[in-house]
Amino acid sequence: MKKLGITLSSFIIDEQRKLGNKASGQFTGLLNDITIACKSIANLVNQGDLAGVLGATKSENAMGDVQKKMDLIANDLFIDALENNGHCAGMASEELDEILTLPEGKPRGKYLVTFDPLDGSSNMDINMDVGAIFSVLRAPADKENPTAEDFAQPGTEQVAAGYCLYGPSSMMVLTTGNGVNGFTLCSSIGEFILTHPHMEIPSDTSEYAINSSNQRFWEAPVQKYIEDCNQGEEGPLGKRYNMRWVAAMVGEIHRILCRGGVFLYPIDERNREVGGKLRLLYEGNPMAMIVEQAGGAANTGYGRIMEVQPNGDPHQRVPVIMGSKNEVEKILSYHAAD
Ligand code: AFP
Repeated sequence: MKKLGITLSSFIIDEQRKLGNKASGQFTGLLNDITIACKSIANLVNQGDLAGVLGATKSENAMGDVQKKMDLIANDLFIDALENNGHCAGMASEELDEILTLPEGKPRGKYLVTFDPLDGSSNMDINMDVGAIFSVLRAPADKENPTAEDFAQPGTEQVAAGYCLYGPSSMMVLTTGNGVNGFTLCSSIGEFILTHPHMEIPSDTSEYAINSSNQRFWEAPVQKYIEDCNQGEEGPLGKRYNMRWVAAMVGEIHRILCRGGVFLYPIDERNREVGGKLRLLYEGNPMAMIVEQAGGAANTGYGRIMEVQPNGDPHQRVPVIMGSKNEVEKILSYHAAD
């Protein structure tokens, strides 16, 4: 008989056991809450138009992006899973203008959660990869309700980070600061099963991901690096590069975890003042933790992403260069030479 394997629930309980009596079980409960939200979203994403979840709404989020129906549904599912069980004290989401504290009477937990409930949602209507990204921080012990300042913790303070990719199969990829493990959702039993233990990013690569339609706006070091990649064997990098663009960071980072590569969303002329395009608290930091835990590197071009001091805006933006360690270092040498 084929063995069931290690489920995400039993993996998380085992991690808790390793902490002995230091663990109260809240963290285990919190990860289970997030898992339930992701399973519910996976179910709807898989059904697509049959579940009536395609298309846009008339509303915009704090960044001015038109919200897709599924953005709002996924956001509600995360909130619902996190606000009822006493593991979470507050949330910050791409789809909420301000941080969210718990309604009166709900039990407060020890953790703050930031999330992008449906990353790459413009892929929803064309049946391509989308995902959820989340980061777990400690809540202040001395307050009933956290404030935006309590979320302003650098990425190095994250307790856990993960993403759920809704692709041909749904996968949860998780780090609690002790390596990275990937779990595939078995739809017949409704459980994530450990299929990708100890994920490691190859240090070298010849594959990059960047939205080339922004090329004329990029800063000079990125322009030069991509120009050199595109010269192939004849250029200064001496090898032929391949390019990919999923338009969902979850898809890009998953590919990089599986076979290496670099993903860039650099500062460009249009977003210099706001600091970039991607968001620090629920895109840059959690993905940086996962990438570093898998042996890769994650930098802004000017320093480690996880060392950026947040400014208190839950939607703060950050430039992103992450993936295979040696290639990220190569890109940083272009910055250093600029
Ligand atoms: P959406 O969630 O609004 O689709 O944005 C996705 C994203 O934040 C990130 O996941 C992608 O890498 C990036 O934006 C894609 O941006 P463009 O293709 O528009 O440059």
